[in-house]
Amino acid sequence: MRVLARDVAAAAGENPGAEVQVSGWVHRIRDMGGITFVVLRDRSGILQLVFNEKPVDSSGAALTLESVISARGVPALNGKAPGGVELRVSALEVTGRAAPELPYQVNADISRLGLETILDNRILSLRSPKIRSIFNVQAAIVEAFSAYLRSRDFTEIKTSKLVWGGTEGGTELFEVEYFDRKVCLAQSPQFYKEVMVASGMERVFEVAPAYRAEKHDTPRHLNEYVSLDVEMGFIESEKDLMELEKGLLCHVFEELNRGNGADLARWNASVPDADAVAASPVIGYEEAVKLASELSGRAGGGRIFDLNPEAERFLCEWSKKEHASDLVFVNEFPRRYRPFYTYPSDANRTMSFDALFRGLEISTGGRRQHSYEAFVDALPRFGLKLENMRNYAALLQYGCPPHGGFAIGLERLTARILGLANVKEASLFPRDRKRVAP
Ligand code: AMO
Repeated sequence: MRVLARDVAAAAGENPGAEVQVSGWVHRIRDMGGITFVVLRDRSGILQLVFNEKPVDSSGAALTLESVISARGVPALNGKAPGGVELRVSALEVTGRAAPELPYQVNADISRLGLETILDNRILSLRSPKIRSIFNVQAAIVEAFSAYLRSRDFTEIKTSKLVWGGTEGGTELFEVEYFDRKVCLAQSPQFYKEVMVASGMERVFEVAPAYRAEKHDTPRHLNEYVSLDVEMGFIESEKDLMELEKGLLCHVFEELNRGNGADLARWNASVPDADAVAASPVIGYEEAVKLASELSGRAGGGRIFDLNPEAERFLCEWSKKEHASDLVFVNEFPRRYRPFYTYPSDANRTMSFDALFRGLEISTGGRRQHSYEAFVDALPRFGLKLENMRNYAALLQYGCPPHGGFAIGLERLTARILGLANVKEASLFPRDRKRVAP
């Protein structure tokens, strides 16, 4: 029976002198003349294999890097081997031979490779243990996010990504041929989340891709990203949502600490503790922009006028210094900056917020308008016509509870946790203007 690399030492302890079988990829080959060391890689880690003869396949061809093999042998303790144990191989089978010339060296130190090289060779670069650890962390984030919400009576939903129009603005939509007409790829499940709250489900969440036809190439944008969406009924204001998000992030961080210590260590990363999350400040939009502007120390045309990426960085530095927190919430966004569905708190401000984490906006949310009359009144302000908003009207016309929600960008959260410079690194198969393969 197959034993994983990480379990070989324990298997040897239980049954000394007995042979074990391991299977995986050839990570490294070191030919020392009489003896050859091969590092085998499997999903659990690596193991040193020792061959007294040159390892070859059944046709006599030399072993190649990245070939998939199975090896049998007796484990032996060796303080110099990774993990303190090695396997003295008695039988080798090459089950998937790799071509001798690799376009990308899987065992190379990735800090010396550029992002383009890593992404151009995605099929092989995903084999690098350090790169794969990004996606272990990502899987754990999704699991913790979902578990936390389920434990609070939220139901997971899956909504269509083919929609008739945008919710977040008209210019960033991908059009798709749909029989004899054009539809769009969903920018956000916002509308469907709200429909499901009003359906009586009250509390819903979704983990699914969202599409934005943004033309610019920045370290914070993808054209397809995974949106962690939450929506709940019977809230009073955005403050209920910020509290929920704090609890949620706190749980995600605790779970990463508990189960992903080795993945975090590979990236020299750590996550905030519960006290730090609890201490996250909340600052109103106008005040936040003023503060960022002051912190930048610039005047005149160089001043900071809105919550741009630079302001986000200043506010996070401030939060770290003054509140010992990596997280800061900005609320009370002006009505002119938020979509028509946002609930106004007064003539100019809304019950909406952004969460900034380690210098980057990771989520947006807010209370929504749930009164049909107020929605109809507000439409002209946004240049919208009721006859084009039939579905939204139907959501609000037949009894809708006060509600709101937020969405966290999965790649942005992953990137900020691990300190990745570009969100593309946190996407298995990133989509940008020029990249749609593999
Ligand atoms: P917003 O458009 O701010 O809000 O998006 C929410 C979060 O999604 C992530 N995000 C992105 N990540 C990578 N690349 C992109 N192009 C991209 N665009 C957005 C960010 C961002 O904070 N409907 C609202 C949410 C709500 O109110 O429920 C919305 O989509 O982390």
